[in-house]
Amino acid sequence: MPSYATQNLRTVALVGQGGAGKTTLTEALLLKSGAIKEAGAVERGTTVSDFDAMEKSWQHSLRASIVHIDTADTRIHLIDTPGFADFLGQAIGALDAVETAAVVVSAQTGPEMIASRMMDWAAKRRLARIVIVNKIDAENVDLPQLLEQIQAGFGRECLPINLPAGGGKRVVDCFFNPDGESDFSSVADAHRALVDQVVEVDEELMALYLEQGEISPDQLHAPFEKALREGHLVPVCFVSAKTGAGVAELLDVLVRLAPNPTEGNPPLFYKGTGETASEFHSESDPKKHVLAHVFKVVVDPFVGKLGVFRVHQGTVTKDTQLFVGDSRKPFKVGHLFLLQGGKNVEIDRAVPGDIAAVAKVDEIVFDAVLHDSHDEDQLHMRPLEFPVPMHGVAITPKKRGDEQRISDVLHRMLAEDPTLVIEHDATTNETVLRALGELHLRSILERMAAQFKLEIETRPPRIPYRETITATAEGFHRHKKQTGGAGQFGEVSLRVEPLGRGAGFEFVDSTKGGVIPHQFMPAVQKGVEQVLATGAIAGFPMQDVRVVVYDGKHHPVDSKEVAFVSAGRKAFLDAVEKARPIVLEPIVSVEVVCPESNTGDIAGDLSSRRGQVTGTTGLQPGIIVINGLAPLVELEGYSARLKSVTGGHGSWSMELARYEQAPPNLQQQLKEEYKKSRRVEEE
Ligand SMILES: Nc1nc2c(ncn2[C@@H]2O[C@H](COP(=O)(O)OP(=O)(O)OP(=O)(O)O)[C@@H](O)[C@H]2O)c(=O)[nH]1
Ligand SMILES: [Mg+2]
Repeated sequence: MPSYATQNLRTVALVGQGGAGKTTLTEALLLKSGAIKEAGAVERGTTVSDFDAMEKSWQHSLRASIVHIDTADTRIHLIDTPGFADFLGQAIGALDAVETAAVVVSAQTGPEMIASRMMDWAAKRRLARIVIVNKIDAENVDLPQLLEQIQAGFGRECLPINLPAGGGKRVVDCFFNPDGESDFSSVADAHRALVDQVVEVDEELMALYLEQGEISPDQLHAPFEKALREGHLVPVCFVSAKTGAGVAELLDVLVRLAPNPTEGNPPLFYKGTGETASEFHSESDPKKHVLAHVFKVVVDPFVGKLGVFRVHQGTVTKDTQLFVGDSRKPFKVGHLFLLQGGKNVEIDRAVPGDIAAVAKVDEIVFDAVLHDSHDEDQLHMRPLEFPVPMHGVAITPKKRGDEQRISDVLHRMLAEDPTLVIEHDATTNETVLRALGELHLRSILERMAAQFKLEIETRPPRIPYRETITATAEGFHRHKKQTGGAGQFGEVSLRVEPLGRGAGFEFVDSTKGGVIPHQFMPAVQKGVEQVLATGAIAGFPMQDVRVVVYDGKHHPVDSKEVAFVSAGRKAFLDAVEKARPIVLEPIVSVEVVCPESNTGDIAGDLSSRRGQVTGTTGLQPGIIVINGLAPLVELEGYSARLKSVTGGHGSWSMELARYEQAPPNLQQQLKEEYKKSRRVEEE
């Protein structure tokens, strides 16, 4: 396996809407470079990057997949990412591993939501961006209009670096040799527009250009990289992944113009956390200490855990001893792999700009920093903003006894997927899985069944209601029992006070003179906390309460821990009953992205769900982001509703905003359900 110096490496993430053709394009690039003899097809499940069984059957990418393309003394590490909103975590995670984000837009559909968001995310990460217009072979596509849309939506700095020609059968270069004929717009004009844009970042060159009227591509290289780095230029390329038109030219653009790791903006690491954290810039120098970042973890029941990382500094070899984060115990790399979809090739070394993997290192999790010296302790990659998952299902094993295995597998999946959350509902003893959407959830459950042979039953999770009190009240209980010779005695007087929303729980001991000996106070608190966890009126955790224990009694012989637990619990229940308890419901903030024409319907629907619109912003022409608030319980079936209102062109997400008092009828219903369930339990 030849190795490449950092200057000869390129790192590129293919991102953009599902179905835009990223996986097919990856295949076409691999074919062009000679890495494969024949192009596979997504439809036949024969591509290099959609190698997973589920990807083959769904015919969509579900995970970021890494390939390398060796061409013209250059190695391109290419990451093919999924385009579905449900799997966005994989695409966002890949941004930390590359200098260039290549946003793929289908000529048939134009720039869509995910492409537009990826443009923003990549800009925030200060990556070089290029736009690839794919499917130029397709019928009834209007490429001039598409270019207009791209410039209107993504910015005027999006300029074609090549243009379709021969009716979309090939492309002509507008940068290096601008002397062909294109299907639309003049190649000479496109060339001039590019040069004009590039020289704007370099005053001296600009003066020279004005004087001479022409500048050679060689002279343009450095300012071109600067323009890419500063987001002052976003080259647009045209291709057909299917016919191969423009693929050689795209490869050429990546080799000659995409920044190498020393030319891109270095990623931002932080040393330390919180207020005292300071910025740390890595240097793509192979001789310095190793600094690498894990941007992907795959858990495979056969190979075990594979940690995929990008080297940012130093050289990793088989003998390198690496620390994971701040751990004190290093592991020896042993086997170092280069990935080609599902295949691994062993390599000797990885230098800055390389993407490589190690297997079977349990401590490696998503986002971990790998390094070889304690100078790099406390380092973290600048955090990525992942969407917060709210689509939940409650799960239980079909087979008794599978609980522990399910929990193990779920925790392994958590290490792999930053957009997955596992919650445990103490009241129902339910495990709740939260993901970005229905597809995301389904993919996880299918994987558990197919790969780990775990059969799972699912049902909608309980709405996470809460209980609280609205008045101050006092409670009292005397626990007294005589069983045989030994007795149990404990007496507690306490007061409950409502606290502000979100304040949680406070426990105060204001007793005097040792009426309750201090070794028994934790027992009183334990009794109170039992009620907090399971609720008093409707079976939901209680919050925003202060408990002040102000009096009590004990017995020198009969006072025991159990007696004070029981007295604390019952005194608290006694007080809560008088403190006008209520049920709180979760209010979530929703964000809907949809065609502008649906605004009225979406707003109407939200208000019929006791919700409201709080604001709207235009995302790009014709597309709008609607922000609103609604009670979580009212959003059941919202995905299906949105799909029908927008004809499948809307997407939505939600996150917790706050808790509010539930309306009276809902309060009543929840209390009655709770009473009924208690009665069933008692019988
Ligand atoms: N006509 C035409 N069809 C294409 C082209 N490229 C891809 N396709 C088709 O478009 C569909 C989607 O292609 P994929 O490569 O799976 O798209 P993707 O961007 O990887 O999609 P996700 O993995 O879901 O994000 C497939 O049916 C491809 O055959 C192209 O250049 N021309
Ligand atoms: Mg794909």
